[in-house]
Amino acid sequence: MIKTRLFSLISRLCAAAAFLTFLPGTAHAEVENLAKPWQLGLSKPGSPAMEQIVDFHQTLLYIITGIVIFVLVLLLYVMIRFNKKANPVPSQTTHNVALEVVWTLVPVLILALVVIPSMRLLFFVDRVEQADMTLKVRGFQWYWAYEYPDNGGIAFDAIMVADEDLKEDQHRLLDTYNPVVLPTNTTIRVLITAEDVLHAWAIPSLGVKKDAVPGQTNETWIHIKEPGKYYGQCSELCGDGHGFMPIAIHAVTPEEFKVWTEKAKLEFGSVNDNNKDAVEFAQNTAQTAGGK
Ligand SMILES: [Cu+2]
Repeated sequence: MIKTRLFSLISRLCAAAAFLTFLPGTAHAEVENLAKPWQLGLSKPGSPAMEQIVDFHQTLLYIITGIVIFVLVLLLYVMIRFNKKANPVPSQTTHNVALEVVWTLVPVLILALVVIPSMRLLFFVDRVEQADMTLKVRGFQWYWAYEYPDNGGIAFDAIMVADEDLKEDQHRLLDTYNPVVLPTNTTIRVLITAEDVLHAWAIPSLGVKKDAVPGQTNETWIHIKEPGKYYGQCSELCGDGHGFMPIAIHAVTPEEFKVWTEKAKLEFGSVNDNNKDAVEFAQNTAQTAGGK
């Protein structure tokens, strides 16, 4: 009787766990990737990297659930079968070579099996050989600055939208005055650095979290599948404005992106122009300083 009840309870728990693991994928259809109140599970994947991360997470969850249930059943069996009442005269056995070999080897084998997809995924998300364009990201206290070296060197800062300026479709602490506009179905190399202290550029739904380190350029890549908004935040404690330097990506079709780059060049100018000015300025200054 107890066994049947226990079995039905365990199977119900399993069903609930399976249901919950599938929930995040179906919870919301619109492509606006940010955490929702009472959300369960990971973000809806918006890139191949995040898809594989979610798949790997699910696989591990099944393995872990299996192990937990196995150990729980063993514990319950010991409690019921070998308690003082049911088993008043305990066995004096202390060693069992075969059993000890098995309980050492089986966990090792499970870990070895997990290592293979884990390493494959690590290399997959690390960097790409062939990218269609590059986005440069620099972390500042407390905002991000972006450059598009392959698109005329467009450059701008992304400052968080103040509460009083929030529009209806914008999210507090997540939207910036200038979103990072990026094309869908394009492999984008992302070069990340920082100008003052450590920051981290993280967008959960794209499976990206990369440290921004002063004096060092870190590389990662994204490939956004659907147009929409993708949100992230600085993920390395960087000072008292750490919570106020969000990342808002607006993914558009490649055609729309082309139109945007033309507009953005006029609106923001480009680092190429700035560099020209800077070089001229430096040359003039040097000449003046040299007394010529
Ligand atoms: Cu930061």
